[in-house]
Amino acid sequence: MRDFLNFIEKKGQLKRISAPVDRDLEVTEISDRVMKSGGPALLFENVRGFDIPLAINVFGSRERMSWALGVDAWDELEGRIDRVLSLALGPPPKGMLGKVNALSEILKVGRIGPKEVGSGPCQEVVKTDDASLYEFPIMKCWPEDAGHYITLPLVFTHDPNTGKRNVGMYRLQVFDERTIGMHWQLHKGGMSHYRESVRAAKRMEIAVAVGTEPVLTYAATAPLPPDIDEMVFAGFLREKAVEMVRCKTVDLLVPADSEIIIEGYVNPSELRTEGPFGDHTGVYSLADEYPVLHVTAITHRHDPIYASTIVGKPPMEDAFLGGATERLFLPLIRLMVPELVDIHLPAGAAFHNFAIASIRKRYPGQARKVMHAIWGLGQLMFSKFVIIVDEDVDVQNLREVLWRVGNNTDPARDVEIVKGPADTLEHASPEPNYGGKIGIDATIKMPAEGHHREWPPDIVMTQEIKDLVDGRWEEYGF
Ligand SMILES: Cc1cc2nc3c(=O)[nH]c(=O)nc-3n(C[C@H](O)[C@H](O)[C@H](O)COP(=O)(O)O)c2cc1C
Ligand SMILES: [Mn+2]
Repeated sequence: MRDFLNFIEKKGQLKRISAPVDRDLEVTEISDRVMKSGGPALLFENVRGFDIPLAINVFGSRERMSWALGVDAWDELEGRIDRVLSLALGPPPKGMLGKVNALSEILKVGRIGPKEVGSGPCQEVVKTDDASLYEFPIMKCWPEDAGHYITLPLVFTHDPNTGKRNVGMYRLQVFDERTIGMHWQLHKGGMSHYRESVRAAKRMEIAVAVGTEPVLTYAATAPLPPDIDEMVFAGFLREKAVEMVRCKTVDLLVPADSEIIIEGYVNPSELRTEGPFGDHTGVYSLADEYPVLHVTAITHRHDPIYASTIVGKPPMEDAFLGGATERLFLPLIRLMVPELVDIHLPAGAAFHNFAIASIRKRYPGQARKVMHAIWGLGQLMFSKFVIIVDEDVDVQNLREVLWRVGNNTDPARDVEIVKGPADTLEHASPEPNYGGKIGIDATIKMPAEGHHREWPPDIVMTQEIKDLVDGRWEEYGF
């Protein structure tokens, strides 16, 4: 992470703040203003009462998010996965150059699995009995928050049955010096491992990394299928194996270059009230019962940097993490939903509340088919409003989307209302984790869909007249 901070500082995208600031609320108010105005990453060097600096908003622009994922520009993200997919599944490469390029891509993919190393900077300082979370400038983000929260953690767990790793970003509430609340929600990887450990009545070991190479932090937020290891995915994105070291008190590997590692365990039947917490929906997620992590060790660099973020009323820094997922995963979704042209989950609608998809519609009912596909695909299952438009509609342009939805739908005919799993943060559904969804078919309707009237064409000027006016523009006196 520190290399990345140096890199973005050289690009003029990191601001150091040496004025003393309070970790309770003050850092939030500053960061919120900077995030909402598209400002730089911030490094608070003087958090009152702490020696350790606090980095925030590292991902808070398209440019920084692209750099974090190893590309120069946002529109290259889609190609990251597409390139490999077309190699694996597309037509064989043509010509000598095509073959050489393909070979080098394949060789890269062969080197992406994580690699265990004997030592790493994240263990320069090892504390066990004397480990304390109170050494770190962990923020209280919003006035009604129940306490201090680690907001950008990578939570490492193993499936007790298969031994498979999961890495997820789940906020952690600091209960006291050595106890943490684990806010992994019902549908997430960490929760599924916990469920299995409860079933086996086994204690579950956990490691948490705070402040990692940005591509690893991103990978922990990515909605990967359960059996895909986030560290392999990160290796794929950085085109190099992630180096990992074994923890001191638990049998888990963590990224060797991390700033801070927290080790510990969760007892299978111990729950404690976690929350409320000012969440990315823009409202507080209410208190609920979650498992408790008992810290057995904290290891860190000699001079660690504490990495943080805030979530709250959108848009925030996480708009770019979610936005990157939208771009990166589009080619993967297309494998299953081949008619999909583009998809957009507006950050302003907290991602899961709205999904807008454009499709190449060729047969009756296809828009509804795509709605159900979206409701059946990983974390897209949470999409509360799904809007389907035709291929020529720019789903990133909400004005255009509204124009089509307003013009193209007969609400009595073109909506699909269903029930299914709801995001744990959903508060409007009558029951937690279960609620309603609506799909809106804003495509042009076909006769076989019960539309027997003529469909009016869009208003478009002829190319001939456009060319004529182009040619004479100055002559008109503009
Ligand atoms: C800043 C941030 C905070 C998050 N906090 C939580 C959280 O507290 N609980 C949760 O279940 N998911 C949280 N998420 C979403 C998960 O990280 C995301 O769903 C991820 O794909 C989960 O990975 P998994 O499928 O391996 O569980 C957060 C995401 C971000 C970007
Ligand atoms: Mn996972």
